[in-house]
Amino acid sequence: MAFWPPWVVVLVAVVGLARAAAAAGNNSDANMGEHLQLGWGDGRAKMLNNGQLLTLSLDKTSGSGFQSKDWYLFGKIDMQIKLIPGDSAGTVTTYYLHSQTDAHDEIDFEFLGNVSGQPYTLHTNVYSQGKGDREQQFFLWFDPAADFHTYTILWNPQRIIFLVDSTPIREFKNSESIGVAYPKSKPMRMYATLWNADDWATQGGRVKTDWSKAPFTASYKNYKAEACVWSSGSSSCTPGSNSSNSSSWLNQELDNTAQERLRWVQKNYMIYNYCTDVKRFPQGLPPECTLAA
Ligand SMILES: *[C@@H]1O[C@H](CO)[C@@H](O)[C@H](O)[C@H]1NC(C)=O
Ligand SMILES: *[C@@H]1O[C@H](CO)[C@@H](O)[C@H](O)[C@H]1NC(C)=O
Ligand SMILES: *[C@@H]1O[C@H](CO)[C@@H](O)[C@H](O)[C@H]1NC(C)=O
Ligand SMILES: CC(=O)N[C@H]1CO[C@H](CO)[C@@H](O)[C@@H]1O
Repeated sequence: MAFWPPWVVVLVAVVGLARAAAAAGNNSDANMGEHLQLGWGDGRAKMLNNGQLLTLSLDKTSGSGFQSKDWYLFGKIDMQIKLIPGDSAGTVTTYYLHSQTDAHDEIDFEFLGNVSGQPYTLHTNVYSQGKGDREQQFFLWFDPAADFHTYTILWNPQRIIFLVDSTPIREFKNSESIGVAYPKSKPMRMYATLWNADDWATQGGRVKTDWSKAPFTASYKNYKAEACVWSSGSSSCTPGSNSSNSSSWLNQELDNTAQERLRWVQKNYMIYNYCTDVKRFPQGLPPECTLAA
């Protein structure tokens, strides 16, 4: 944590204690095996402690992944993740939704590793009808490898909100009214993966993975999906998704306090925003950027 000023370290410690106390009562999935299944990686993805913990590992031969059993059409999906500690240069740890179709939809959290003592980059993106190029990147206000933190994808018909420990870091609004496709008709599945991308991930690809540190391991727990589950052509939603109830995730929007927190993150921790990259879009910024307040 060498790069954080001391007051941040103290703040992180205090918040950590408060969270440990709060974790006494929780409504997460104790047994993730009910909702998740191991994907690829030839034994490198592991479900441990009766489904209370999932680990992914990466070595020179292969990475690994797991996925949800269900397909969702809208949802509020929470996962607690503890990233690879120490030297994670060249690694990418992900947690995302993907439709697995042509002209696919996708909502991404990707954590780009770094050398020891240097911060992870949290990379986010949204694809609709196969079109992405909507990256926003952040540093975090804590060390994401020191402990578990909750990463949430809230996806409803009006907006997609990315949250970290309940703090919104990004909002992608439905901008169909100005001709921007929005993910709303293709069910998506949750995937989590760990793989190597040292050709681009860390400091633009200049820093390579140090394989003498392998295997690299990331941990996941307390998966929770409040969602509309898609099955043979129709979807059924978890209780609490009553669309005429303003406290439902299906209607959720950012209230004033949440918008203030979003601005705080964007002002202090955002390191890349496609909506301000005028060099990249000489023909003009993408239309949804004009709606981003
Ligand atoms: C790694 O650390 C360097 C130096 O602090 C920083 O510029 C970079 O954005 C960090 N993240 C990645 C993924 O390279
Ligand atoms: C609205 O939704 C919330 C959260 O899902 C639930 O706790 C509450 O009982 C609902 N209220 C009504 C009036 O349906
Ligand atoms: C949905 O919520 C509204 C108000 O919050 C309530 O009046 C209505 O009965 C609820 N509908 C269902 C199906 O729960
Ligand atoms: C982090 C935490 O406290 N998790 C608990 C959530 O509740 C389940 C079921 O009661 C426990 O098994 C977990 O340990």
